[in-house]
Amino acid sequence: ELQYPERLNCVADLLDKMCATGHADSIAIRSQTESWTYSHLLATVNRISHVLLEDMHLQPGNRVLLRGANNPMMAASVLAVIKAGCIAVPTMPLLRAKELGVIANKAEIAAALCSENLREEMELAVQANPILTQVMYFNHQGDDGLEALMAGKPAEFAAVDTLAEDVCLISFTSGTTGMPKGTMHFHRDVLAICDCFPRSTLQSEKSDIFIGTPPLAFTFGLGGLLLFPLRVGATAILLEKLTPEFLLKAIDEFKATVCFTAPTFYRQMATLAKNFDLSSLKKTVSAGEALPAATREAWRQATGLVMIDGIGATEMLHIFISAAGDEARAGATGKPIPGYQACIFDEHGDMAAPGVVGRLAVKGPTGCRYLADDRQKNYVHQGWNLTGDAYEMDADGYFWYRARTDDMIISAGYNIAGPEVEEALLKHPSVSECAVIGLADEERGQIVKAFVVLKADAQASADLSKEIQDFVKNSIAPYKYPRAIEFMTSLPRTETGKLQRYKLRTPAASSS
Ligand code: 3UK
Repeated sequence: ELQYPERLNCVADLLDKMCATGHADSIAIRSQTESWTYSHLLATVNRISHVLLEDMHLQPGNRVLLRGANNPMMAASVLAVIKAGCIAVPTMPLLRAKELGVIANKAEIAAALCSENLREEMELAVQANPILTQVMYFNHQGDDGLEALMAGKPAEFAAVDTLAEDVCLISFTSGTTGMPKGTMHFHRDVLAICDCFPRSTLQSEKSDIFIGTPPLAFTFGLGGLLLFPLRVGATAILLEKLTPEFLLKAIDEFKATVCFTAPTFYRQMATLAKNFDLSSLKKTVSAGEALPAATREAWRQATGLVMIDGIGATEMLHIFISAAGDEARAGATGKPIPGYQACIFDEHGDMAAPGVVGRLAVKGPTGCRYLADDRQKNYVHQGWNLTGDAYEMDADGYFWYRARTDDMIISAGYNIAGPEVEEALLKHPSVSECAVIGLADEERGQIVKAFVVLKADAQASADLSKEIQDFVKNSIAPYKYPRAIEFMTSLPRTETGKLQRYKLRTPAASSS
């Protein structure tokens, strides 16, 4: 059982405590150009906290919008906001002024810390949204930016004395459905995720070097690339440039031991892996989307590593079902990580027996608290969080992903899980990426339609389409094969790497 004191500022635990217990001179964060020790990170965070309270006149409890790619100043800014007793609202770098306005108004945000390279869109958001009254720019050379103000501040700052159950973070969901929702998290939630998955599944230690792609604005990245390494005195590598090739190069160069990214990234990395020395890697974590068997296998062949799949959610803050090493079962996401419980609800809301597909329900130290959103009651039932995923539990307590509840396809009376068809498609040698949806059909209710991105050496044609259909028919139950195939040059994805199947369901998407 996790126990935290009633009064708690999570940043004091993550940073001040590490510096005081022998980690001051260890490297906390590295980027392509910088290398910060724990004591340098602490001093930077402290100076930013001073600016927030003394120059920006923020009060504990105020919400602060944060904008930046993964870099040391972005990380320090998030920590400083929390240390000053304020609430961090990190946002995806690619958001436009319109989306920033929605977030600022919904979360009642007046102040922002923004990286200089995102200034243009930030200024548009400020012009259009009077609620945003103060923006401070960092990674900025001029004498009116954050760094200039920090120069006059002391390196010490005592964390604002918050409650373990004060909100310190509002994270917006990445919006696979196109309607981002704010989720609130407490100081104790931040420590709880650090004390669950990294301990039980990753067994991380201070010699670990964490690397990966998820933005710090996505809780997958905030946890994996900042909070988890800090909790054990390890090193976080923050990268701004994100391509599979670049990540491979960075793993090689920084001798990373733990990697976090999404399945599609691993799939692309597997094809290029032979050009790099990846021998430093010990744990590779895939999350954000279901991990196809073909990707798990390609990664194992390329690196010798057994992938650690894990399902997490913004509502739950981080990963709650996973398995590593000998515990992993190919195809299953895993078991609830220690501290969490999970079960399957049937259509009547009762606990389903093993082997029955139903709605995944989870419970643990973290859970959903939507910010001003009436969907709270849809997500939480009697303490159980319903993530919107169709899952099945086997007799040994392993959880097997089937689909997002909305992505189950019903065709001529058959229940078909889109991801299962995607898995089968991905095994075809010409298929690079794919997405499967249910297309309305008069006769069958829905038919299975596949959007396929071909590998560079393959040529779209009616023959290939037929060949792919036959291939699927021969590998899974024939009624599941895609009756329609459309070739695409790319698939719509969120900034977090998730397929936006809802965009493919609307005809406009087909023209791209
Ligand atoms: C899906 C998965 C199958 C699933 C996230 C790790 O993805 C994260 O949060 P989001 O709020 O989305 C949550 C939804 O994504 N999903 C995530 N991981 C898996 N489906 N297998 C997986 N391994 O539908 C879930 O409900 O964007 C992931 C850590 C923190 C996160 N926020």
